[in-house]
Amino acid sequence: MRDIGFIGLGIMGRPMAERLLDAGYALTVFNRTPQKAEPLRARGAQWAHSPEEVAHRSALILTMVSDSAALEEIARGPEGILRGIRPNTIHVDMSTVSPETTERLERAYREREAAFLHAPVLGNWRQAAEGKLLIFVGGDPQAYQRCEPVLRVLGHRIWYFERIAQATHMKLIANSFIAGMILTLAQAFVFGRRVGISPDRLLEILDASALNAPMYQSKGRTMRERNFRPNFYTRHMLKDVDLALEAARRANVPLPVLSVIRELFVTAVARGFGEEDYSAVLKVLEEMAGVTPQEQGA
Ligand code: NA7
Repeated sequence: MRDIGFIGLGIMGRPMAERLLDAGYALTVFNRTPQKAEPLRARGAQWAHSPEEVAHRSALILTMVSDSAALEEIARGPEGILRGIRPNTIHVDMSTVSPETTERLERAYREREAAFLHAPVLGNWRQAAEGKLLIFVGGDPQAYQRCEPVLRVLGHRIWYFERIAQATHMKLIANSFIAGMILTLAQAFVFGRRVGISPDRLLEILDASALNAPMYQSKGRTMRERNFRPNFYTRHMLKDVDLALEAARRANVPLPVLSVIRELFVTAVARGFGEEDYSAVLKVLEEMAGVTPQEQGA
């Protein structure tokens, strides 16, 4: 499987596609906004005019798109993958989407004698560029075996789940940690500032303690610098929190903490921070407390 189709060249998709090119794979790419494919075309990737055309040309297709609606569109739309798919083709979606979507697509591909796997990832664009993503993959075991070498180029740890929705759910659980952790850190920053404890001192003490997490240090630094350039959009975090709440509701599991977290991300998007990094939720807590960024506490 040296010929791969890749659809979705956003913050995450582009470095993933570049890494596959670096590893010697021949890529056929498609992106809704064609300009985003230019850097890859300059490096030898072939352009396809639609997901359907990608499917005509590739036995393995990877996708990394925004949400369930985008995935449905590229899979089942009028120029979607399923229109061009041949038997034995494997489509591995790596986006964060709903369990109903992945289960539905798995059935639709099976009817066409093809396979759909879900392989959402944990990690940012830098880890994508370095092949250091964590991958949760679910679906048909034979299809997984066939595409595992390709996934190993993108991720240094892979966890396989037999049922596709287990991988989908695992990603939603992981992202609910991220949403909670960023708010725990943000409220500590705001509280600390008000009472005269600087972010630097707070991070130093966290670092020395059992409470620390690498994420607190990396996000703590960018929040302290007020750098909200998106590694992961606030609007995507809200989407993922909503997906987790909906999936939990279907499973009859209350997620009371995540419900509160949701309101803060809704506020962040309503305040216009949707296109910023999700750590911009700090600004919501600052506004609630009436704490200004200047009130540094140090
Ligand atoms: P980005 O940078 O917003 O990229 C999203 C990609 O999805 C981008 O290529 C979009 O094309 C594409 N997209 C969005 N909607 C559609 C539709 N309707 N049809 C086709 N393609 C579409 O997100 P990230 O790379 O940060 O995240 C990707 C996933 O990983 C997401 O699920 C996160 O939650 C985790 P565009 O360039 O806008 O035309």
